Amino acid sequence: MALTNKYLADLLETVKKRNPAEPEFIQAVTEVFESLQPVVEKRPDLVEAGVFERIVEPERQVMFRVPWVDDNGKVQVNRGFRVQFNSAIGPYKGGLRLHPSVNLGIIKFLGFEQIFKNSLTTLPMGGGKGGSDFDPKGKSDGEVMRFCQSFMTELCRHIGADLDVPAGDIGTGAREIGYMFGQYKRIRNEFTGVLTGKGLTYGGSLARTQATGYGLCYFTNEMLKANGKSFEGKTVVISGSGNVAIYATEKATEYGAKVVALSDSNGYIYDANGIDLDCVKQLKEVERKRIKEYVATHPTAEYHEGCSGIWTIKCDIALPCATQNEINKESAEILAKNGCFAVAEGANMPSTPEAIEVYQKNGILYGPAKAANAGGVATSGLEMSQNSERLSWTFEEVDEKLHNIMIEIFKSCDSAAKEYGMEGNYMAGANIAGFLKVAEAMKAQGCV
Ligand code: NDP
Ligand code: 2IT
Repeated sequence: MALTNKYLADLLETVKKRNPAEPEFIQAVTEVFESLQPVVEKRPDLVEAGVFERIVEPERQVMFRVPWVDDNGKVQVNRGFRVQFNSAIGPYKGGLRLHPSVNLGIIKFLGFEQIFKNSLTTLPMGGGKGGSDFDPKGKSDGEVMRFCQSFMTELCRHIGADLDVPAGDIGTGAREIGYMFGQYKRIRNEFTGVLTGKGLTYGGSLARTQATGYGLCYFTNEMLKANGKSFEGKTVVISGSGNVAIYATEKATEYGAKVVALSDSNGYIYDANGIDLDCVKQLKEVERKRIKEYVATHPTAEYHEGCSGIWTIKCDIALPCATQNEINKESAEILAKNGCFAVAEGANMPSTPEAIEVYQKNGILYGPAKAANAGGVATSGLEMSQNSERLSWTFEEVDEKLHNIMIEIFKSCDSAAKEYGMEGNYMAGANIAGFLKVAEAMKAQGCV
C-alpha cells in the first residue's frame, strides 16, 4: 500500500528527519501510516487534535549506563533503555529485550507497536518497551544476576505498578524477571506488581508463560475459521525455539496440526514426524542448549545451518516466532510457491514490507504481530489485575480470559478492515482499531 495521503506523507518525512539511523522505527511508523490513510480522511477532528504528530513521539525515553562485574572480575558496561511511548489509555506496559542487537531504534519500534497492541487487548495499558544490548547467552547465573541488579538499580527510578510495568521479551525470561523483581523490591522497599511474568511463588500469573504462543494459535484459529479453514491435519513451520515458539508449537499440535520445524539464530531443525516438544523444552528451558542438539536424540530429524532456510520447508501455515524482519520477499515467495495459505506473527514485525506485499498478492491470510501476539501482554494485564486484588486465578480462568480476548481481537481487526473498505486486510484492521481507541483518549485528554 503506497502512502499517497499528503498529510501523512509529509509527517513521515518529518519523522524520518527527526529519527535518523532508526530504520526499524521508520518501518513500523510507515506501515501504520499507510493503514491510517482512510482514518485521516474520515476523522479531521483527530488531525485537528494533533494526534498523529503526538503519537509518533515518545512521551519519555531513558538511556543509561549498566556497569557490572563479570566472573573474571572485569568491569563490563552495557547500555540500558526504557522508552515510555504513550500513556493515553493506561500505565506504560511492554517487555524488556536483552540482545546484543538492541539499540534505541529497535526499542522505539517495539514501543510504538506496543501502543496499538495493548489497545487491541481491551485492557487499560499504554505502550512502552526497554532493554539492553547485554547478551545473556553464555553468561553464568551470577553474571546475569549482577547485570539484572545493575540494570534495575537505575530502571527502578522510572517504573512503578501504576506508572510503567515491564515484562519479558527476547532474552528476558523467568530468571531475569526474578532477579530484577528482587532488586526493585530491595531498593524501593515495596512489594508491588511492578513487573509481569513473575514466578508463581511471588505474584506471577498462571498461563503467562504459555500466553503468547497459545494466544497466537487462538488468533490464528479464528482467522482460519473465518476463511473456512482450520489447523486440523495441517503442516506448520515455526521459527525460533524460545518462549513464544515453544507454546505456539504446543497449542498448534493440540489443534491437530503437525509442527515440523523450529530454529534458533544459528540454524533450524526439520522433523517430518512432528517436533518432539518435551525434548525441545528440556533443551531450551532447562539446559539452555542450542536447537541443533535435538538431532542427537532424533536421528531421523535434520539440522541445517542458517535461519532463513526454514522458510523453504513446504508448509500450510507459517508462524514466525523469532525476531524482526526474519521473512523477506524471497522467503515469502518461496512460502507462497509451496502452497502456504496463512502466516501469523508471534514475533514483533517478523515480515518485511516486501514480504507482506507477497502475502497480499498471493491471497495468503495474514495475521499481523500487534494482533496475533497480543496474548502475552494481555495476560500480563491479567497478572496486574490479580496483583491489584491480591488474588490469583486458576490456569483455566486465565486461559479462558486469554482465549476470549484473542477472539475479540480478531473480531476488531476484521470489522475495522470491513468498515474502512479493506475487507480481509487484518493488518489495516489491527492498525486502525488499535489506533482509534488511543486517539480518542488522546483527544479527550487535550494537548498533552
Ligand atoms: P526468547 O528469548 O525466549 O526466544 C527467542 C528465539 O528467537 C530464540 O530461539 C532465538 O534464538 C531466536 N532469535 C532471537 N533473535 C534472533 C535473531 N536475530 N535471528 C534469529 N533468531 C533469533 O524470546 P521470545 O520467544 O519471548 O520472543 C520471540 C519473539 O516474540 C520476539 O520478537 C518478541 O518480541 C516476540 N514477543 C514475545 C512475547 C513474550 O511474551 N515473550 C510477547 C509478544 C511478542 P537464539 O537463542 O539463537 O538467540
Ligand atoms: O512484545 C510483547 O508484547 C511482549 N514482549 C510482552 C510484553 C508484556 O508486557 O507482557
